[in-house]
Amino acid sequence: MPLLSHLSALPTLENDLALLETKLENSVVAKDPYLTEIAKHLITAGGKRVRPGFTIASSAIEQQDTIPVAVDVLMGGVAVELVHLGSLYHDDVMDEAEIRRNTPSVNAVWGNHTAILAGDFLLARASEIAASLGTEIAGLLARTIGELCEGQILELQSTFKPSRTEESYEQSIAGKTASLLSTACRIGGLTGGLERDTVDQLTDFGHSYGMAFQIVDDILDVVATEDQLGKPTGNDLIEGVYTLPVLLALESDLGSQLHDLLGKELDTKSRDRALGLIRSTDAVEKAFDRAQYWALKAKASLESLPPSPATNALFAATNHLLEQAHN
Ligand code: GRG
Repeated sequence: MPLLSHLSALPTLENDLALLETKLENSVVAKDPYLTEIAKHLITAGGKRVRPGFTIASSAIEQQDTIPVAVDVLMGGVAVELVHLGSLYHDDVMDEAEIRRNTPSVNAVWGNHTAILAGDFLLARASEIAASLGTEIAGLLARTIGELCEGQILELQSTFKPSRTEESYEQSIAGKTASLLSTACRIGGLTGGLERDTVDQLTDFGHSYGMAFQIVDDILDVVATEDQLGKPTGNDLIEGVYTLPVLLALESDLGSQLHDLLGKELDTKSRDRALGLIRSTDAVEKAFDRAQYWALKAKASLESLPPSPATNALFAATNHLLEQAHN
């Protein structure tokens, strides 16, 4: 899905993202063309650029006229996307994923060792760019990388555990997903030279949006088709990651039947049975209510910001997220 369907209310975004794309590709050029090729692999494979899109939109929320954003804003967006990319390289190694962005994953093409080092290289380039934007942004991005790791470690601790709690789930997605969306918006506010209060509101917006974003992603894993997802439906179940719809289904009348299937590796038949059980409860609807709760919180954070094309775009992006889960 193209990013513009998220932030289409911002007329300058397409041009700003085109400029960002060149800077993103240039940012991963290494001495060795072999490393450059590996570091560029997922950049050229696509991706929605949600995080840099949010950096750009956040920086522009006080502008009524359509002017391109400053270079520092674009570089902030590049740093954020590089952290996202680095986390995808590492995540695909951990999951032994074969496909990412509808293309063979880095680990599938070059192996785990190279994928981990190339991911480290992306994080290094992100850190270098963040340092060039000042100590506050450098510290913020470093803290965010730590939060991604904390969220992911928490998730690992509860794999194949049907006893995983909703609190633990929320803590994990706050780290692995919401922290970077929040930081994307904060960096937009900081590089856009906005007042502290405004920067804090954008940070809160990004956090709440990120929580809704991950819950929607987790709902889609249970309800969307393989074609829509670009990976097998119920992939999280197969990996033993029991997300919100699964945890809510475990609390339902069919919970004990579902419980009997979980806690171990699933063959295709058991996965389909587990998916069938989850879908026949109200767990997806309840998970959607939770996504809606976070989306409302996200929009509440935008309410006191000045109305502008960028603020409208952030509102529209939040509404669009919920539509995705409801269709
Ligand atoms: C090395 C920074 C670092 C982290 C290590 C592996 C790990 C810890 C964290 C993984 C975090 C992770 C992959 C979270 C999932 C976030 C998510 C919903 C990704 C999909 O984002 P989209 O939909 O993807 O924006 P595109 O491809 O469009 O960019």
